[in-house]
Amino acid sequence: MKKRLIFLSAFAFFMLAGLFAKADGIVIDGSFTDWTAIPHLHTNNQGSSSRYTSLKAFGDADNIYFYIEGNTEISPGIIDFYIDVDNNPNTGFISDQYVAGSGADILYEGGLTGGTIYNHNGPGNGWSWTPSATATYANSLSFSPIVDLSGKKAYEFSIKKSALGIMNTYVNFAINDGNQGTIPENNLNDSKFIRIPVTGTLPVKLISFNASNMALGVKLSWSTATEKNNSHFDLYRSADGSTFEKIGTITGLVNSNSKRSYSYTDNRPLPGLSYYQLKQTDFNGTTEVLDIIEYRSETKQTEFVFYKMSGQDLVELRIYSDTITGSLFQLSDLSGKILLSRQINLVAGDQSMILPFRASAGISIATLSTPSNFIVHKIMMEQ
Ligand SMILES: [Ca+2]
Ligand SMILES: [Ca+2]
Repeated sequence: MKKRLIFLSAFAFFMLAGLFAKADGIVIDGSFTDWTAIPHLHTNNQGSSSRYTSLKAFGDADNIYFYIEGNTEISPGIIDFYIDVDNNPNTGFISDQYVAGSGADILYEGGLTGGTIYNHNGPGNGWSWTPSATATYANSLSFSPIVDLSGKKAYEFSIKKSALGIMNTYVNFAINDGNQGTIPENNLNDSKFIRIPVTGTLPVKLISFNASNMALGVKLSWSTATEKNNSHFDLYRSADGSTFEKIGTITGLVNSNSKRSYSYTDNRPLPGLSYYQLKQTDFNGTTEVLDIIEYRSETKQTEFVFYKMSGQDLVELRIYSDTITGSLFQLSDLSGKILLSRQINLVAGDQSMILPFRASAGISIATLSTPSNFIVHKIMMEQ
């Protein structure tokens, strides 16, 4: 009976140890649930010409972990992965062939079951690599097998930080799997390549970032699994996915070890396709882009957005109308006094107008009436 109790206790201990290992970090085991809360650091835009599609990475005290995802054709042969350990593209391998401009100081060349770790020596434009005297596949690397997921394949691996030498806050990384695919995209002449934080716990582990259509505006929602030293989030909007305009800031929770949810409403959404970016800044001033999402406005019925233009005695009125019609726009205070009134001939679709108006701080009521619609919004004016 006593023996049985000891066995059960030991079993419970190992179960708990396993649970905590899962919760706290990455385990190289071919199961990828441990990566759920970690955002994709890079997604290839290369389309079908690359079999690799995206990369996640995570650093803890001892290792840097990588998660590589690709289409169903990935079947790694000879893999080269390059690490710019000192986060300096002017040291190490600079130019010769892919990955030109990386400044890689370390190269791993091999497969999932064996290979060699090299240090770069010689001129930056030379393919000159010397096998590491101390870091080997056996003592520094750990790979999972390739795992079939639905419609894609993935594998994970880790490299010991001790194999890399002295690092800064970030390393830069690229991978070239023979002709199977590259991350980042082939011929991407960007000296930074993929920047991977290596100082331990990520400031913020993002679970999700979504945009949803509301009657007035777009609701941006996100949640975090953990936050460390997190000062704030910034939200950006873009019409083209490359030039982003800041639309708002939300204070972070500083430190959190449980799921936290946030939201922000963009009251000036763009018609059609737009992009939203979520950035995070920690108290050291380090900024990370956590995610970028696409959003397509779903406005189908007459709606309007009204807001004061920052620092000016001007207001902007944006209207989407489902038809050509006459309309009356009015702004009134809470006592019913009309502050602004305009008759507007609406065209079908989007339209906007800027009106001179000296707004006083507080709540106003804005209405838009047409023969078939009467829309009311409460407006909070800022001075
Ligand atoms: Ca795993
Ligand atoms: Ca370097």
